[in-house]
Amino acid sequence: MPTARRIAHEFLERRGLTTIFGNPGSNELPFLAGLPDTFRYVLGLHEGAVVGMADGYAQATGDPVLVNLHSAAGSGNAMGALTNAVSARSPLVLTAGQQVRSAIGLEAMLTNVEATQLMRPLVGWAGEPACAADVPRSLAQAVFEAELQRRPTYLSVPYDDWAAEAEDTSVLDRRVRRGLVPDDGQLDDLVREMGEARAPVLVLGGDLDTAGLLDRAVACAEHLGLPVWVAPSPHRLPFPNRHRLLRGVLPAGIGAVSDALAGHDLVLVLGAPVFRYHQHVPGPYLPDGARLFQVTDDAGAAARAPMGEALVADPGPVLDALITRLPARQQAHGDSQFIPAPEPATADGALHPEQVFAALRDTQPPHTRYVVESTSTNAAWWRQMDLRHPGSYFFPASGGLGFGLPAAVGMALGDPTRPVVAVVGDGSANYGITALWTAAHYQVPVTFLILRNGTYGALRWFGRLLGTPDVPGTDIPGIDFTALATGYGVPATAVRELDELRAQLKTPAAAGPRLVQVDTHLTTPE
Ligand code: TZD
Ligand code: CA
Repeated sequence: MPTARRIAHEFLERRGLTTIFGNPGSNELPFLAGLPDTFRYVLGLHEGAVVGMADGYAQATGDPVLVNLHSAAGSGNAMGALTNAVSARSPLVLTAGQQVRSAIGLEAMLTNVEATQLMRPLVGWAGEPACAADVPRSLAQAVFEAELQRRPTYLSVPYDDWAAEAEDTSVLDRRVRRGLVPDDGQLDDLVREMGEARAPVLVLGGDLDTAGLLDRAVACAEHLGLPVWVAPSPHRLPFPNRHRLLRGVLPAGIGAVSDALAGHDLVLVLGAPVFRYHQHVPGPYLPDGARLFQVTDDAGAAARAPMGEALVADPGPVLDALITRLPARQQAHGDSQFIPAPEPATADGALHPEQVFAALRDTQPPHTRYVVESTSTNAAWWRQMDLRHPGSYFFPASGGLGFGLPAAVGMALGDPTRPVVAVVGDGSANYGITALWTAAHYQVPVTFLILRNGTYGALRWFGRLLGTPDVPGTDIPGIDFTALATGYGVPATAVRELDELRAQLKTPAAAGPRLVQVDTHLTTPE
């Protein structure tokens, strides 16, 4: 009879889970032994970076990704990065090695005590097979749960299980699919409400981009001539940011959302939680006279919303129904759909982030993927960038830093056909810094652009907002990212002048990674 290990390897291979992001320890070695040549093991030097890379890979490919962590210690290190993967709804299949079965109760070194509880409540499912014979089925369940729930899962496997013989079982080749198409009555209701509304508005969330619906969202908005907002705190961009129908990204405060939506009587939210607020700005949830409908395939997001009606369904058929069942509205604007960016702001002493972003916009190919983790530069980013293609923008989905550098590496590995630029603050970069080694080691072609303003800029802004301006621990002067990058094997340059920056960014991407550090002027996120 085959071993559990061989069945697992063959199952993973058949399902295309052949890239493994991991950092190994003793408990994991028996699983990794004898991996077929078709597998690619991507070594990360810290588990936060391992999960960030896997998250980027999953977001680039849309498919479940295998992650291998070392017992409780490695899993704990992974947990911060996992919060982002949960909010981005990335189907990561986390596996961790457990001590041998007979030593778990003894709490021998590197036992994962109560392993199934450790990653709760972040994972959608966690398990440890009840016996070695159940390892293959448990692994299949971890993969299916991640796909069905669009949420990370966690499987702990005692390491003596892998050599145990297990019955080869056809249960592993089941097809497990989901289909959340709204019924005709539900579609009719929505279409009628939208048709009868006096001043409807679309609010679109990052899940639309994940589902490949950006172009259909544009088609729908243009067909109906509807104004569009991006839902607060977007982790992906569901609509081209310079499109003339786009009003912007909704502010992430309760009262501020309501102010921004004033005048509308119907708010149709597609592919977003309602809403992912950040700064607490009390106020009414909606402006006077407005009703809200949310369409999301995330049942949790529908259940926890504080207002409005919700339909748990894929937003795609809703977009289609709005296009096919409602008449096209006369377009007021005959000119181009895209509004040019304004002249970038300037500053004394250092480059203004708007100048940096204008340089990116002018020098990088239009289908570039940007992984952004620069928190005080949000407003400057949206003022200058011109992102029109699906899958162009990625931000840490739960706000946990340490996503930027690793996710960019994972994204470039997951989709080598598109250039990847990581735009990361000098604070954020440190949480995932070891991803530079992985980029260098596997020669992953990413441009890391580090914006160095010497401070946790967003926290300074937050400090003023909360009336707590005088807090310690917000400045980080003098970190030399060119030295760090060189130490990890990534060629790096520091620039201060705009011409230098543009020249650097224009040089065609090399086979491997590069880092550009640029000193920037402090701005505020809004
Ligand atoms: N730790 C983690 C893991 N996630 C966080 N979000 C924070 C701390 C708190 N934090 C923010 O929310 S923004 C920020 C911190 C420390 C500053 C990031 O600094 P930066 O960007 O240099 O990357 P800016 O543009 O200077 O704000
Ligand atoms: Ca900073």
